[in-house]
Amino acid sequence: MGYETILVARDGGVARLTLNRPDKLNSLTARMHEEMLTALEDLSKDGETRALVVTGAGRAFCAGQDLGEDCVRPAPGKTLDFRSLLKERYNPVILRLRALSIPVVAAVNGVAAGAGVSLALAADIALAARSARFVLAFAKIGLVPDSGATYFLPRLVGRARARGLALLGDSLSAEEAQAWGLIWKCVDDDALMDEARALAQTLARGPTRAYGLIREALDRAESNGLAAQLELEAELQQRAGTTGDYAEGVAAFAEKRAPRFSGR
Ligand code: LHQ
Repeated sequence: MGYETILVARDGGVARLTLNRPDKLNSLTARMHEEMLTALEDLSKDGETRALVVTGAGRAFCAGQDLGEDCVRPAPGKTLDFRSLLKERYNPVILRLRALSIPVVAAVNGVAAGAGVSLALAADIALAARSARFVLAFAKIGLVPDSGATYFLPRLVGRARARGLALLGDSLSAEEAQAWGLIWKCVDDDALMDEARALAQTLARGPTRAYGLIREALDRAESNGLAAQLELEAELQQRAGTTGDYAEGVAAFAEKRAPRFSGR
């Protein structure tokens, strides 16, 4: 499929999805959501890709919903249907991203605002350029953080910081975001894409099936009690233990060499 609003590139086992409406700060439209869903669906079926990088073109990562889109513009006599908008467009993208069985790296190249913050937080590992910033802009325009922001934020930064960010909508610098544990790491602007690529390549050479199981374990730990999580770990470890990558990992350890994981 040819895309209008995103770019998808593959390099070995790494795929890169770039939000590509730089003149609109990569703000999200219906078309963009449709294309992201298709691209994520394709990735989930392609057995070659072993890590995904999500980034933005130009000076922004993503400014959230395109506030110029007709479906979000209030007008006299018009009923806005944000419930359906979220259920049909935003939520499926976040859920599909989390349902991938490969690791996802967000390379936050510039400002992330509104649902753009949520998108970055849905990744497994978020890197940000030093000049990037995170703006929970929702309350500034009279809305509620969405697309998983109220789920991810308190888990990442704790109750006090989550509430301050969500209620005030102040801008958080990349350095503060790292110090607060909102992201994995902040790097110099001109090093961001090299670092993201290197990280994704490392992940793409890793034990892909174990990574999928690790993601599942950590996601389900958000709602499991200890006993249920211990049960789950036993199940997932059973599955990891039967992979070719585990056999290779143990053999490489015994032979004192680096493992060559095939992802199987
Ligand atoms: C934009 C946008 C934008 C259009 C900048 N749209 N043009 C879910 C369901 C239901 C309803 C609504 O939404 C959602 C999810 C959400 O994401 S809600 C939150 C929507 N996003 C925002 O409220 C963020 C709005 N933008 C901003 O706060 C700032 O523009 C940020 C912090 C992103 C960047 O600030 P600056 O670096 O100072 O740039 P700027 O404000 O000068 O913007 C540059 C241009 O981009 C400007 O256009 P212009 O023609 O004047 O150059 C902005 O209008 C445009 N732009 N964000 N979301």
